[in-house]
Amino acid sequence: MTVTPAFLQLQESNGTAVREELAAGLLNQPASVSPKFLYDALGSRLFSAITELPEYYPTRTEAAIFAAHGANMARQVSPGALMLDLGAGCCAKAARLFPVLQPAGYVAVDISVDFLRDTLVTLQQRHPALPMLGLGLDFSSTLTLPDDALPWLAQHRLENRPRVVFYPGSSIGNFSPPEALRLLRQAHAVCQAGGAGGGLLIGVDRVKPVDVLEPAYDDSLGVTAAFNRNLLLHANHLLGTDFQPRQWTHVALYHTAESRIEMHLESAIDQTVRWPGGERHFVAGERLHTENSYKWTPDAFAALLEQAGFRPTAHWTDERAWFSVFWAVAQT
Ligand code: AVI
Repeated sequence: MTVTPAFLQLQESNGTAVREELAAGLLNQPASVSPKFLYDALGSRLFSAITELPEYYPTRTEAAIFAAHGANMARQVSPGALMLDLGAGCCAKAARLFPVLQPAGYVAVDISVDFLRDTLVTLQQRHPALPMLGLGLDFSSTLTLPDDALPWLAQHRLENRPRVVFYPGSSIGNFSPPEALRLLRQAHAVCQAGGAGGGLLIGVDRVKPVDVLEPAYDDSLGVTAAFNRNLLLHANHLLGTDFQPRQWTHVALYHTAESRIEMHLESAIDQTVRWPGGERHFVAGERLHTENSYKWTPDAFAALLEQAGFRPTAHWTDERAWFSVFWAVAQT
């Protein structure tokens, strides 16, 4: 029998709204746009290259934590759960945990269902008995398991399973603390709608010395600089701006007071950027803020989890204490 994954696109991205959001960000004082504009097809490939860089420790550190503590995680996390993978991409991190966590169903969530199609079809062949759903959803605005998914849940008798929300990669760090709390509360509501014992398995990057943090975001090959500058090409494509990436310098600095790396693009010259219906003058040295990457202490993150309705139950780290994985049970 051929097993095929199901697919569901919750809301198509609305081109006009996206263009308006980008233009409003360029007109902000100071100019500041959402980090989601870093990710077009090339941006996603550049991010993938970043994860291979010697200076970018988070991806391999988190992978080492999962490899070292997987068996222990399996003792905490309910087997037979419905696993929801946020920002699933190529689904590799979740797939590595299938033998350990033994989920009864797998929902891969990403902004566009098209990113998930080929990957899920291949993954389904490797795991023919595991029901899979690809869900296209911009969970950075609202995280929910939509009513449209109910027939799929019912078909596979997954409605009353505990729900395990899996959010690796420290992507929670790209949200400000209030935004992160909002997202975690929504994750809690998703868990509560399933059976008892659901929770959140999440990777979080930790506060550490600035001489480790800054090179991770300003590597010697210039891959992160290209990733940052590619936002300008993406804007040219989306909005019709006339950005010239060569006139912009990548800046990545750690701000201790806010515990965050800030990424900016700094104008190398006085210049006016134009697009249909708008323009913005930048003086030399003026910056466009493109991303924050917050770093957490385990205590502060545990407190955030509690505020969101979770009980931080277990916590694993690496030998340098650079990265943390939390298992947090959703309280009722
Ligand atoms: C996706 N996110 C967790 C990355 C980070 O570390 O904040 C994005 C990134 N930005 C520059 N390098 C990597």
